[in-house]
Amino acid sequence: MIVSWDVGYVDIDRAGYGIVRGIGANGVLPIPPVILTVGDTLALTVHNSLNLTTSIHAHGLFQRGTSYMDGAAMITQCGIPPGSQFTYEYELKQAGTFWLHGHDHHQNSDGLRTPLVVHDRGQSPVAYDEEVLLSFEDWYSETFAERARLTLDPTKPFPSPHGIGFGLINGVNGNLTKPINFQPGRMYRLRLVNMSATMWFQFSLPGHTMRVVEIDGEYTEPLEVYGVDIAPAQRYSVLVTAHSTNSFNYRYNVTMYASFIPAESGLSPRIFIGDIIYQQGAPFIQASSYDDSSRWAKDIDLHALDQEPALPVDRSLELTIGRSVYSTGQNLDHFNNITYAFPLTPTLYTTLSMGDMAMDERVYGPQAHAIVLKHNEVIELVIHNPESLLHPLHLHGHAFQITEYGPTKPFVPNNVTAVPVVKNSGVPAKRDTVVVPSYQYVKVRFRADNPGVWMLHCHMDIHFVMGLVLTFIEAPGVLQKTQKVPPEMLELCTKQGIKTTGNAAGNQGLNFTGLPPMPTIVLRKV
Ligand SMILES: [Cu+2]
Repeated sequence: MIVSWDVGYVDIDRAGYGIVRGIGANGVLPIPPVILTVGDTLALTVHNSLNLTTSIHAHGLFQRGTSYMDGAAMITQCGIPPGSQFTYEYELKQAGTFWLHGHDHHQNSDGLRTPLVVHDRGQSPVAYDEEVLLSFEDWYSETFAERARLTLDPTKPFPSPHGIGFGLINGVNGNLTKPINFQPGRMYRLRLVNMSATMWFQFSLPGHTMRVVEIDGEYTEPLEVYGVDIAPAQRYSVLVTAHSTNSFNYRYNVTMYASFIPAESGLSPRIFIGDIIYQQGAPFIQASSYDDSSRWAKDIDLHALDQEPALPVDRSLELTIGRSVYSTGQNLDHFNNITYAFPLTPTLYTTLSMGDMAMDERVYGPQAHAIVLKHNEVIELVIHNPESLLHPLHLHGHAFQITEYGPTKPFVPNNVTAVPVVKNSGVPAKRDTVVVPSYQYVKVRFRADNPGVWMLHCHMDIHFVMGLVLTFIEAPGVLQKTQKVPPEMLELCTKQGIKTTGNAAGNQGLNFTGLPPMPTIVLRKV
């Protein structure tokens, strides 16, 4: 399939705030979803009509053998310069629910995002008659750049009064989304995609039974739940069997919220109600709506359909999230005290050009937070979050097994009840975006069997800007022998005067002349 996007500004009123400058494709927002089948190839041509560089990431695709197509600007490529174009080629090997989004200057937050659905070729391991796609987005009265500026300024209130957004469902005001039509007795697969920059979305369908069968492009054993709670960048598929008669219509509930945004009547949380129509004109049934929190889907309760047991750990890495005021005068986030900043040469190009030195984490510069992984070793990440904020962390190139949550013991404040340790009781479910709840740790595992350069980052875009990012350099020796960047990708750099070889500063050895020094922590908040 060939898809062409002319990426440009779209001035649009999507939420009754008046006109806001968004970023769309071919002059429209929302961008239409892309729907394909395993075995297809998607050629996505991106022409850049913005006045900044742009790039596209296929969120959830592992890019096995094609790390350079991952689309993370200044990590695996140079951004596409204004006026230029580039064609991404994705060979679709995974079935599931994914999304395509901008990965340069956080353009996803201004609308450059759309679902990517990949159907199984042949029989799906999950049987259903029809499917329904629901995408969730947040939308604000300011552009992302303006909201980020306010959040980084320690003199401005947090959360920002502009931080309460509006909700879009399938790209339109969540109160105006087209009804879903159900036919009696049919089985529906609802694909739920949260493409937000900041907000969580809860989805429930009172009067019907819902079973989770997929999270983040990974099939799970079916689990009956009351509803799903979807963090930014996460996806769920749920199966719903329609009632056997069409005497009544029903309503679904969507609650948009962020736990760190104080409750404000009508604004936070925001409730959207949508219609499930069995028969035009039939009465709506008041289905008993109960909120049994024990029956909301939790990834620790889910089991992978492929029955892969928990991987035996070769190396465990501890990562602690924090936030501080830095010598730049900004609020910044950090893993293990390192706040991320982009290198001057894309990290992948450093790996590919530095020979044996690519094994030395120092060549990636002090702020890439590079961690070199050995080919095929099983990595466990123990991610501690001693903050009151929670973070949805996304790993590129992999889905990880979710094996355990527990309290970050030394950090739990006196007025907070420490959660108990919870482990997966069988084969763990896999996903690519995990929430690290406040005052908790999460343990995840993955096998480093996909040579490449892969980011781990918070998918709340403001926290990405604030530096909650690190870079895995996976199997650099294998990568050097097996992957070659297409010349037209390297040209994206040379057009902008960016070096495509050398260390993080584009120099040889450990000479970082030209790379800004790492800022220092002035006031540690967490
Ligand atoms: Cu975050």
